[in-house]
Amino acid sequence: MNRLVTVSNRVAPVRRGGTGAEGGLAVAMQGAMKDRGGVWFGWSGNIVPHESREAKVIETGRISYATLDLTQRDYDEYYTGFANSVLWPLFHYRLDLTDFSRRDMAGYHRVNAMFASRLLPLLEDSDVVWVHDYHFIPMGAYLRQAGSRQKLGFFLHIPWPPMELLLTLPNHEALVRDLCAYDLIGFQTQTDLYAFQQYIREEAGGEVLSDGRIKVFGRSTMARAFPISIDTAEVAKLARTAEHSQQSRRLKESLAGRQLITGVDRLDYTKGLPERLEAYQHLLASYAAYRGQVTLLQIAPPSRGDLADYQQMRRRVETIAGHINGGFAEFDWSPVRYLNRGFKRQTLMGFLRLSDVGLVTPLRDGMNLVAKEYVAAQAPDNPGVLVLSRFAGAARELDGALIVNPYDIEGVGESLARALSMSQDERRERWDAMFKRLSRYDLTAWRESFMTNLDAAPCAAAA
Ligand code: GDG
Repeated sequence: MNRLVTVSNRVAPVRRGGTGAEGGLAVAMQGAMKDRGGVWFGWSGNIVPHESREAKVIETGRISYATLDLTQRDYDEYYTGFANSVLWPLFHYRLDLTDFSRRDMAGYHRVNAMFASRLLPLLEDSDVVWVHDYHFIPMGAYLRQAGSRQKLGFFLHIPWPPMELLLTLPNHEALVRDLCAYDLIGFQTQTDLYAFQQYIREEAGGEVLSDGRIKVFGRSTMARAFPISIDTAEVAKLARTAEHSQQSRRLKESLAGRQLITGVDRLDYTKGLPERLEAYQHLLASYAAYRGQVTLLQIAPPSRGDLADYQQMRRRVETIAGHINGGFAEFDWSPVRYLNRGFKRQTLMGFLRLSDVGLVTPLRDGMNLVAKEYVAAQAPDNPGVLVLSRFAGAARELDGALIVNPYDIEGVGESLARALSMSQDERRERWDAMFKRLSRYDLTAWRESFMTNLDAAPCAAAA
């Protein structure tokens, strides 16, 4: 089998049990390269005075971890700047939070070109290269320019924005042109795929064929939706085992028979945390019977804390959480437990299993793995209820959830009340269909589906 070369911004040799801080991508890629062998290539996470001349390589079993350091300037312009202050907000429909500058755009391209040039010497002819996410959209074009003849695939973990939003990006055409240098382009959902296809047809004057092929900018590529999933069996097992752990027992005892609602999200403005807290506040204000009877556990590990928009959102979340506790708490009950820290993966899955409600209400999310993990972690005979934003990619698959509009604070509050009082029969019925689906379409199925399509896609370099 051909080696798989994975390229992603952060390379996290994921340790057993997790470090407690990894995001969706690291968790999702945990098993991806075990079978074929290969290279995982990306940023080391280090900032150093001088650019790396070559990648630092660490071999672990059949996988080589190859990393490059960034200079402060690279980090500011490529990572904090263009990737996280332009592409991230814009692709999550937050035009109001974008902060475009030509300097950052140039830095983004410089780092992509540098990474491509350092990756090239590590590649073997028969390798298949799979590049992940918005940090590296132009990487494929730079690899091709530098002479790469390998099959190149790209998967976008975040949404693709509607055409009219994308047009606000001054370099939209160059970005899409570079994206089309890949042989296969994967999106999370059909909605994202349609938005991309609309741009290709209406803005770039290209052609979208019924089999997913795209003809544009004088070349041909393939674009499809590949909704990412989780290792369903692993999560179910972790949760089952963790149910009897000391932490789970402590959590259960501390609840003293109260119902538990749990949210787990990186502290990010896309996750809708202020709105979620307000919805919970609405529940307590409008359904007095739940006062003293329910607890919201919000786990929110900090993320991108050097960006002003994140600091501001964090203050807002803290203010609302404080306000709810101040207004509703009793001397023996706090309505909100808000934790700015990460937990071991197993501990987290144990907490999800104990939760009567999984509350996942992003304002916009590529997929949202927590929603899927919540379903996989439930006890089959007595599962909890998933309350899920319609704006998470996962809502397209998890139709047994109570689907909510996170902007409708009162509506989410009402759905919480409905979830907390749902009969066991209805809970089981809703859960069953979702769990079956996640068991069929798990992380391995996702990976294989992408890889099969990449293997079958014609390689532009061979043309
Ligand atoms: C991006 C896209 C897309 C969270 N806290 C802890 C912890 N986590 C784990 C969760 C889950 C992952 O991190 C988060 O994944 P999400 O999908 O929810 O969100 P993003 O980080 O924004 O991921 C997203 C994803 O990429 C994959 O394509 O679904 O739309 O935005 O697995 O469980 N893990 C541990 N401790 C924590 O405290 N160990």
